[in-house]
Amino acid sequence: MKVAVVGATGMVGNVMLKVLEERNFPLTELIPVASQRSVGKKIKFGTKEFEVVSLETAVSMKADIALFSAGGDTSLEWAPKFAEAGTTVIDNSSAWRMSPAHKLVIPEINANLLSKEDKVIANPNCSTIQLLMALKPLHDVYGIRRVVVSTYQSITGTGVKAVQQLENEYSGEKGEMAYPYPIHKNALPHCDVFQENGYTKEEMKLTNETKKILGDDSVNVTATAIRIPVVGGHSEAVNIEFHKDFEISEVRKLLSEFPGITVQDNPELNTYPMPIYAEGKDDVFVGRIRRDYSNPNTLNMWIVADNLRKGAATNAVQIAEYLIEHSLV
Ligand code: 2RA
Repeated sequence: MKVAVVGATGMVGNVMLKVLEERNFPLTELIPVASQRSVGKKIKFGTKEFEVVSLETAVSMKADIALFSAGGDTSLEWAPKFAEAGTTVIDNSSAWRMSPAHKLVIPEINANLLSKEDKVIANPNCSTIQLLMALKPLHDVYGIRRVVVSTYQSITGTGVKAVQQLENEYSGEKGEMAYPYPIHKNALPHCDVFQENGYTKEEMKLTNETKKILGDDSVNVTATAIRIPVVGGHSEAVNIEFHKDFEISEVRKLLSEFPGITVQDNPELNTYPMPIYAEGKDDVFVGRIRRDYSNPNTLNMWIVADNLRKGAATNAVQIAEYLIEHSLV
């Protein structure tokens, strides 16, 4: 398999390369793609070195699969060009996620929708992926009426500039700001840009992408997305109202048996998911599972995952693996 990684020098791009190597992806040639200023740089992959090329060059090299993590504008302009050259694109930006003509895929949930005709496939937003991994096994049995989610998002979701801002604030250095305010000793109720309805784009991604991935517009989601000075992963406090009642023991069993979920839930032993534990791992960790006694058929839980791995790179690589396993590329 000839694989292009578009945005290879970025934070998610680097994790994509790491995950491809870790999973022994059946790759015969790697095409690292980045902006003009990185063209010519060498990228080490396994025992070999590959040279970074421009988007124009990469299209002509006709990769079988292109993993994109280069922002929405680049994807809108270049994903169709790669697809036209016969490459199947798996895109990590928001560009194609809500397009009716494009699939929005979490392999454990809806990879079965994929076909040979899908030449640009959308990777959901990181906070959506970890939420849906926990919602899907419960929705199938109890039917979800409404979800209220508060996210506590890692600064790595913003990128290198945000990590640098926090390090500068730790050390008292002046530097470029990724956020309108300091992030050290702070919490910003502001992920992505505000929209006219008072919600941020990040919050609306949770509302809209959930409906598309579950294939059920009746599932209502309201979200508050918060940025906190953490690097290991995103955390989410989730309140779910179901159509049917449940037993906590059965909820735990359904979650434990769902591929890609690890239940960490024993308050007596101080066992619950945390970003410092989830960092570098691919599973979605679920804990603090408990009934909401203030409302019938309603459950609270806490979900943590490494937003750069299952939230982005690993999910994209798993889609690529599915395509190969099912001869769709
Ligand atoms: C964030 N989910 O965390 C967005 C983009 N990765 O900022």
